[in-house]
Amino acid sequence: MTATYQVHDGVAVITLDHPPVNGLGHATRTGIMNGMSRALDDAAVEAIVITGAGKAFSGGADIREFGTPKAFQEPSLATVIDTIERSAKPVVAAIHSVAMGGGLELALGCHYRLATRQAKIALPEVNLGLLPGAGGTQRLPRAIGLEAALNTIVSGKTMLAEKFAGTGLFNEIVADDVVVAAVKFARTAAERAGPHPKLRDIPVQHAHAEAYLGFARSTVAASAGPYPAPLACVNAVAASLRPFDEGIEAERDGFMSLMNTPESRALRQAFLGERAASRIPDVPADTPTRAIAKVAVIGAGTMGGGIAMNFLNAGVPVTLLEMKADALERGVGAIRRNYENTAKKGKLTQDEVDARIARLATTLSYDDIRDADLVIEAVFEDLEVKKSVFQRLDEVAKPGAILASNTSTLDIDAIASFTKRPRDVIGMHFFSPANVMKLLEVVRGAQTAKDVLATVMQLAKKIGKVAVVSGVCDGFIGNRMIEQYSRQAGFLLDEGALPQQVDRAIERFGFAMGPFRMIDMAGNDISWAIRKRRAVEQPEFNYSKTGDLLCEMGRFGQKVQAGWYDYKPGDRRAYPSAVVDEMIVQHSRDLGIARRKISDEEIVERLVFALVNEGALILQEGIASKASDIDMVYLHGYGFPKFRGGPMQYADEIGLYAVAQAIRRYARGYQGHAWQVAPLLQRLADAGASFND
Ligand code: T1G
Repeated sequence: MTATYQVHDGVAVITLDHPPVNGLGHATRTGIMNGMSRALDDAAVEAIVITGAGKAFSGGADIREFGTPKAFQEPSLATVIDTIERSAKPVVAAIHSVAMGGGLELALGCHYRLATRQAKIALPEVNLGLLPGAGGTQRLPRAIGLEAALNTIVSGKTMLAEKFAGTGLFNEIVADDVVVAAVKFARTAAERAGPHPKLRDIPVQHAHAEAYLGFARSTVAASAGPYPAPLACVNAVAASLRPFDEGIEAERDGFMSLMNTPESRALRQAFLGERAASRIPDVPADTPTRAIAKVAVIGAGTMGGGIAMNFLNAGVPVTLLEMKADALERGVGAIRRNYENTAKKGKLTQDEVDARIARLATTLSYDDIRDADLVIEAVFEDLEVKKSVFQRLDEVAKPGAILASNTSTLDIDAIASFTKRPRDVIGMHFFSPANVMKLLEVVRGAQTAKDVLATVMQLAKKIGKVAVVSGVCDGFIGNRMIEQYSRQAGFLLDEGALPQQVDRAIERFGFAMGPFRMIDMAGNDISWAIRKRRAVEQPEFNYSKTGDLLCEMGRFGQKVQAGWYDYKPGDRRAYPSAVVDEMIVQHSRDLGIARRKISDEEIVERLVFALVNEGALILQEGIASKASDIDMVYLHGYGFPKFRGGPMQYADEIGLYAVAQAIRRYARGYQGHAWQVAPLLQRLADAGASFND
């Protein structure tokens, strides 16, 4: 059982004890029920306190159980809460820390609730594509009123218990040991005559309920996008105006229908995937890590400055090294402007800006970074330049310093070979803008030490990144997959599509930005250079020539106000370009291809399945250790729509058999050699299995 039971002078204390967050899985629910039975059967017990051990009262239902028979196996959470509420003996919730989702709903079933001032409470189910399914939509309005409850449930936001002092949610907000206070409170409650208060008995009232709910529905519907949960939350809370048992039924119906939506499965997968990414199969969770008190960043360009800001924001001092004074000055100026802009938006106080800047040191000399615990180079993407940097670092960096490269495509093993300490070398691939994008690809070299890996993964969490471990290959995980995606985008132009149609189709699918708008922003000359390099290294890896023709026209993208689209000064919108369309149509003629009408569905399939198939190869080669890591890369680094969960999760929803069939169909078409079903994908499809099993 994962709940303990003790009696202190007539008060039974049931303590949830299921690390890490006392998730209300079947074992914990059973443990609570056993405690309740013992307390109700023991005449010497006059009152009951329920509390949590460790860092949470309870983080809610066990998300890992969803989709398995255990999720609703009796005793269900509803049964547990019902048993508590019907108890003739007073039941007091003692909340010392996090009480979220089903954890807060458990407390709402108690007759009384005490919490510490800083306890964090929330009904965050909407963030998982769900609604509170254990009475929260019915009891919370009875505790704090319809509007406050609706705002709490639709926003899913976390608040401090003290915000609800004096409401029906808490009987007391305490400053110290809440269990001691709860035991004392329970003893007093036991002396009271008559039944103990039940939230279910309190009617919900609102002077203008229909008008308010109508407004709430229209407001929520306008901002919910592809997610059904927010509106379902409003409807469930609205049912609290009806008799309790009717409202609970409405809540349950809403909850069960959401549980089976692909959007909820995607969001639950994303929640668990983000946390699973930090688990590396062959690196034990208790691997000792190196202390990182000082960081050095080499290169004060856009990436170097952004990288430095991550550490300044996290309270870690940074020494920024450049070769030339003017470049260093420009870099520091950009950092300062960034902070000042953030302060102007009210997201930082001036003191916070000053404190961050104060942590930044600058230098033109390697001698000044001898004491750095971690050095991250963000210099020009050229192996010779990296070689000179790492050879110099090898001379000056102290023993045990971690040497990281921000390279986005170069071979970490080659970079490590420039030093006499390859075990200390690792890749930390930030995504631009580095101080904003959550994704960090941590590239593990063949010799990277496990404690170096564990240290960087721990540090990534400290600077607020979702870190995903990648093996060494061209483009690691994200860029390697985007190459196939971009390839298909170009082939679609040869066959009959135009850039604006491709972008519109994939943006309707949910991508933040289509491939052509994206490369116009990044710079067509960058992809041109990659194609040229690959033409030498892998001639069979061909692309549509339209990208080269575009660059030969000098249309490098937004930075020159001409790319796949036309741009106007001061206007970031992309305007279809007649010149480019004509070039594309002419190119089809030159190829002897009769352009055809291509459906949006084909566009989406070819772009997304190109990601999926390359992702399957990355998995089978061991470059990524799990499919959810690949999904995290795409959700946090490439604007893949979160409600679809990532390319691998989306493929699971479609069914791998159908994905393999579609790929086989495209393999019979134009440039079909680009399509070979990845063996892992075929194997899973044949077995009726999924990537994220
Ligand atoms: N179920 C399963 N595992 C959970 C979990 C949960 N509810 N919450 C956290 N974990 C795991 C997490 O995967 C990680 O595992 C470890 O705990 C630490 O998490 C019926 C249906 C509670 C604020 O949405 O917001 O109740 O990777 O790194 O930063 O109405 O976890 O280490 O093995 O996030 O200290 C509603 C989700 C569920 C809360 C702690 N509850 N959790 O933050 O730790 S649905 C939630 C959180 C529900 C009912 C409905 C946070 C936290 P591992 P962590 P943290």
